Amino acid sequence: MGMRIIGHIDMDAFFAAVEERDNPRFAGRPIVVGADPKGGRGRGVVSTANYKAREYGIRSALPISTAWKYAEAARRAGRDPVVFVEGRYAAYAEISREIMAILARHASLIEQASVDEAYFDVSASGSYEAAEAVARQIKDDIRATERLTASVGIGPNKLVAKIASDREKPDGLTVVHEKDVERFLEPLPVRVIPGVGPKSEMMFRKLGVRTVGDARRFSKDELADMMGVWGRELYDRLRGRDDAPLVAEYEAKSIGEQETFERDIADPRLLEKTLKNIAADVYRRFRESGFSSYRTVAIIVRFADFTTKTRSGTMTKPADDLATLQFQALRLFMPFLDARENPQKKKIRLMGVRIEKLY
Ligand code: TTP
Ligand code: MG
Repeated sequence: MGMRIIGHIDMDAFFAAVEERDNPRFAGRPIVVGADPKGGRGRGVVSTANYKAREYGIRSALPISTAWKYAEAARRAGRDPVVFVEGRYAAYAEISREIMAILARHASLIEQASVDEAYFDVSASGSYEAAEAVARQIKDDIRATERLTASVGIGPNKLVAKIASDREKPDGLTVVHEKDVERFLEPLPVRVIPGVGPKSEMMFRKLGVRTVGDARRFSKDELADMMGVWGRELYDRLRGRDDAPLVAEYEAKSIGEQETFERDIADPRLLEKTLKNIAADVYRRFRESGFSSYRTVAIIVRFADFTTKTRSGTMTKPADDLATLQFQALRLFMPFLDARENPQKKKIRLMGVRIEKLY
C-alpha cells in the first residue's frame, strides 16, 4: 500500500460567518447565532459565536440566557454590543452542500463528518508538498465562491488531520508529516485527542498529566486498567496512530411506497399480507435503483380516524434481501395488531413501508 495523506477541513465560526457575510451591517461585530435570547429569559442555547463574541466568553452550547448576560456585561463595560441572530438552518445546509461539492473537485474520496467538516483523501497527490497545494486550492476556491474561510489539516490519517485543522484557526493550514506526528502531538493538551472528554481530562489532571506527551508514560495495560478497552485505543491515539478508513457519505435517500385501502381493514391476516406486498413493491424499486443495501426500515400506519404513526428500526448490519425487509416491516407492525399500539382496536386505512440508509 502506498503512503496515505488525509486532509480535514473545518469551516471557521461557520453559522456566524455566514450571517456576517449575508448581513454587511454585522461586519466586524460580535455575532451569536442561536435561540432568541428574549432579553435574558430565552431558554435555548448558542449554536455558535464568531471569534469577536468568543472574546466575551460566549461559545457553542452555552445557554442563550448566559450569553445574554455576558453580552450585557460587555456592553456596560463599553465594549462592542453583541448581535444575536436566530439561525437560518436551511441556508447553512445548502452552503454546506456547496462546500462539499468544491471539495469533491479536488479529492478522490470525501467523508463529510458534520455540517461544516469533512475528511478528504489526497494520497493520490503523491507528496505532502502536493497535498498542501491541493489544500490551498480548496481554501482559495471556498473563499472565492462562498466568501468564507476554512481551516485545513493534513496528516497521515484522520486523527492527525483533524487535530491539525484546529491548530491555526481561523483560516489555518497545518501540515504534519508522518515523521513529525509524535513531536507535533507531544505538547498539546491531552484533551485534543478525540474521545478524551472532560472526565478523562480530570482523571489525567489528578495524575499530573496535562499534555499528550505526559500521558504517554502509561503502558497500554495501565491505560486499559484505568479506562477499560478504550484505554488501549487511546494508547495508539496518543501516538497519532489511526488506520480508520474514510467512509464516503451515503446519499441521504430513501425508497418508499404506501397504499390507502378501498375500505378500512381490521383483519390481521389481510393487513400482514398487504404489508408484505407493499414491502415487495419497495424491494422491486430498490433493485432497480442501483443501491446495493439498506439498513433502516420504517413503516407508516394511518387509522380510520386519520391518526398516523410511523415506526422505524435500523439494523446493525445492512441487508439486501426481500425476506429481511418483510420481516423487519412485520416486526414494526406487530404492535399495531394488539393493545400495544391499538388499544381501541381501530381499523386501518393506510399502510406504508420505507427503506433508508441506502448504499
Ligand atoms: P464547529 O465547527 O464546532 O464550530 P464553528 O464552525 O462555529 O467554529 P470553529 O471556527 O471553532 O470551527 O461547528 C460548526 C457549526 O455547527 C457551528 O457554526 C454551529 C453548529 N453547532 C451547533 O449548532 N451547536 C454546537 O454545539 C456546535 C459545537 C456547533
Ligand atoms: Mg467549524
